[in-house]
Amino acid sequence: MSSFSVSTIVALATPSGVGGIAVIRISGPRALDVAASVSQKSPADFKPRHALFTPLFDARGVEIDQVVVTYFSSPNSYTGEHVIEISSHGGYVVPQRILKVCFSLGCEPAMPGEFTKRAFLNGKMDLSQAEAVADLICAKTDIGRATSYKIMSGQFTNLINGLRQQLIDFLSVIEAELDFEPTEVPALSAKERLKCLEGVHGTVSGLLSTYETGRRIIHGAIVVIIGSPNVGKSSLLNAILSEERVIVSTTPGTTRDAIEVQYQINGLPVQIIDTAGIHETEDTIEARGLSIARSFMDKADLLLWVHDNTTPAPDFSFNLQTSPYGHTFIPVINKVDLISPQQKRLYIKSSSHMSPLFVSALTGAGIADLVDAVGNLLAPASTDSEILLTNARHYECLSRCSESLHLASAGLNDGTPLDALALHVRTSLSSLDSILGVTSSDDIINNIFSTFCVGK
Ligand SMILES: Nc1nc2c(ncn2[C@@H]2O[C@H](COP(=O)(O)OP(=O)(O)OP(=O)(O)O)[C@@H](O)[C@H]2O)c(=O)[nH]1
Ligand SMILES: [Mg+2]
Repeated sequence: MSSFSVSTIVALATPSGVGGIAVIRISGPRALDVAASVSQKSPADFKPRHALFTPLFDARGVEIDQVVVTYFSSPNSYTGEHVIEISSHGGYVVPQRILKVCFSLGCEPAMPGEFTKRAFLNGKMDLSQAEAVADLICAKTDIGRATSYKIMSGQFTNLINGLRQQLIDFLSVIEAELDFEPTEVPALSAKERLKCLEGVHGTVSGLLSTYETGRRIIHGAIVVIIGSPNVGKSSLLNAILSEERVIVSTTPGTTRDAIEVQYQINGLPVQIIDTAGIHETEDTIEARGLSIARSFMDKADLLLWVHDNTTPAPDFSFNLQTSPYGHTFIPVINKVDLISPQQKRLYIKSSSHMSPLFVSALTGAGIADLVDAVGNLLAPASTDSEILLTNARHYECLSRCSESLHLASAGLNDGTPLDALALHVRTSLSSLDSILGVTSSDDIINNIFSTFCVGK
């Protein structure tokens, strides 16, 4: 796929603000002429992949800055077009002055993600790789970086291409069988057909099963601390963070609002939310706090359901077997420093499926085990070589692929005609094509790149 643009675009590729260096990137057919104009040089002075130290001039010929210009000639550049990268001094003024001169020479301001979009359209990368560029830039943790890098560097593409090839081989045999007499072409036995489809289906299902972990690694997980008033929810948050982040007091109803804190557990970005104690109330402010708490619970990946055996019976029934509000949860028995061994045994006895974790937010007992349990539930350890699905669009495409493969396999077993079977396999193939952007509409492509930052 190649679609060389007529326009030449320019943008600041580094964040705006005070810094040693700023990089201004120009891409398009006029990139070299623009570089020659602003530096008052000839295009022949710029050798591909060579850095040229030169002053830059504004439209009136006044020197703006001394910069390093690097020229990447088409197609050996990020976008596949002629690209110029100007490394100027950083700050708020110098890069803006250079951008202004570039605009005056006919460059257009780049739209968000336009450089990467051009790279995709010019076949420098497929759509899944382009999407991973955005994830790599926004990675909050090293695991996020490593996960996005595997996709950006093409490992995911290779896997998908391998699956595509298997389906293409399968289809070519099936379609030959449809078009020719059985004696004229080598046919696949029913067992061989099933083995091929199930092999692809197995890999697709394996990838789909990594999505929750992959999504959390890139976008973070939400952990909400809930429980009755005064059970020690805020104390628990402080104990996890090892700092006095939220107010704790002996008075029930201390926390009225939801308090969000960013944290990392096993390299996973986690947003932990302390909430108001759940109870019946006529007070409008408290009721508002509870409704905010509930809206966070709806979004939660995990609830820490805190209980305190030392207070009178909680306002909502505490049943260690059942998830509150249907979410994954860890029952946490706080104030273990005040619980007798006998009470502890009773708790364990009453919870045959889901063992509660005993902690003391006051002494710190059990907090490290709780953090480990949270990490294991949200992101089970994966091998370094494993590719994790991180992108909702890829998940959607693979789910559709999986459904079609399922229909094709079922068709093999119930004697569905070959042409109907081939249709299912072609549908699954086109779902894989969509991941790589082989067959994606302009709307989808524009939507994907609009989420990028300008300059990438
Ligand atoms: N002994 C003991 N006291 C604790 C422990 N954790 C919390 N407390 C005390 O329990 C009281 C309530 O603690 P908070 O953390 O404010 O409880 P909360 O659940 O956030 O309360 P609300 O925000 O009012 O719903 C405070 O006096 C804490 O010092 C613990 O592990 N052991
Ligand atoms: Mg509180």
